[in-house]
Amino acid sequence: MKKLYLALTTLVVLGLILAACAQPSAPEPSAPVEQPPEEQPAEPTGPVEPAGEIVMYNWTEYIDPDLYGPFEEATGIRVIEDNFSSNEEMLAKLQGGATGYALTVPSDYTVAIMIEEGMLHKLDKANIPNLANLADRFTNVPYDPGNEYCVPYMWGTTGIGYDSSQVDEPASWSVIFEPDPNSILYGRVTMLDDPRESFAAALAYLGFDINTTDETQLNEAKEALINAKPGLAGYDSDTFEDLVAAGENLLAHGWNGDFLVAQEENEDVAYVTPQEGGVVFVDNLCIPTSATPEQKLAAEQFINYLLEPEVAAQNSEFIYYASPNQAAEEFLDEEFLNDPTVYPPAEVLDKLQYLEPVGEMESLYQRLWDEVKSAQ
Ligand code: N2P
Repeated sequence: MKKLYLALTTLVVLGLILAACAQPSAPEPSAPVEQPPEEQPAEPTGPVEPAGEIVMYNWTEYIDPDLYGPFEEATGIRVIEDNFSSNEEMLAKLQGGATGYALTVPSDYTVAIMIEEGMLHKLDKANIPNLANLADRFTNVPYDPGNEYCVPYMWGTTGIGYDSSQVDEPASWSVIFEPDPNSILYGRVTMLDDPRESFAAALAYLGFDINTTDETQLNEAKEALINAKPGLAGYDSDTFEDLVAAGENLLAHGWNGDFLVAQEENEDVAYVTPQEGGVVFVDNLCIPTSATPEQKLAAEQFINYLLEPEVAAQNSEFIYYASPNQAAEEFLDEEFLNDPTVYPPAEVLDKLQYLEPVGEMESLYQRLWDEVKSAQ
């Protein structure tokens, strides 16, 4: 790592020296000199103006679309959305050189990866005064101490959602990893299309650390995932909750907020954290380095807007995820604040863990996941 930073610093310093050499040296103030005719178009001067349109690269159904209009009316900035289904999909796209995104929404461990790879702009906090609205415990998160790069957006958990009119509360991940051809569940279950999440479920089921880098354990988890496949309708990170609400599937590995939104459509949808544990996550608003200064400024203004207490509350209640925004609390319904699926009690939180970056083992996770996906 140090070597990489050193190499990067050297490059930056070299760049600065080269840039300085390229500048015509300033004329001595004492001797009047004739100005040379302008050959180069002048560099833009003065303060940066925010871009008139920005693209937010977000998880599916992870913002209240009604929030765009008032922001555009107030600032003239139009926000449009493009969606991803996993951190790894988003990361691969940006690493592949995709540009045009002013904002993206990585989870905790992916923020750490993106900072290390130099993929994120530092925030200009002067443009985000509403940062002060964050609850204290979200202002010094381990993957981004001091919110230098990102602003916590929502937090949630990963567990199992199910149709409680047809299925008993599943206590264990075994309901997925021990498929029974005689059960009504068989073929009506989905798992997240997400390497770290699906491995975390398998590792938790086997009693291993969800961030393991032990190859033997990872291979065992791969076998467990392959063993589960005959009982699955498929891998799905975008519509898993709707398929349970519609009665097409009976059970799904997925994120709490999505199931809670589906509950509005079908009150039999329920959610549980299996006894072996699961994932807790914080998703964050971050600006990719490919964003231009104009896009970055517009993105910072949008982040600041999303941090307004009433806006944050409206957004949380719409997507049903817990807000890291302390000031939003007084605008949240009692019912929302008292929902143990949104704000898990201590005994549930104790069973949950954050995913962490696994360094060079990232590629092993990916390879094993590809093997799971392609297994018959
Ligand atoms: C929303 C996805 C939740 C984000 N559909 C999981 N990190």
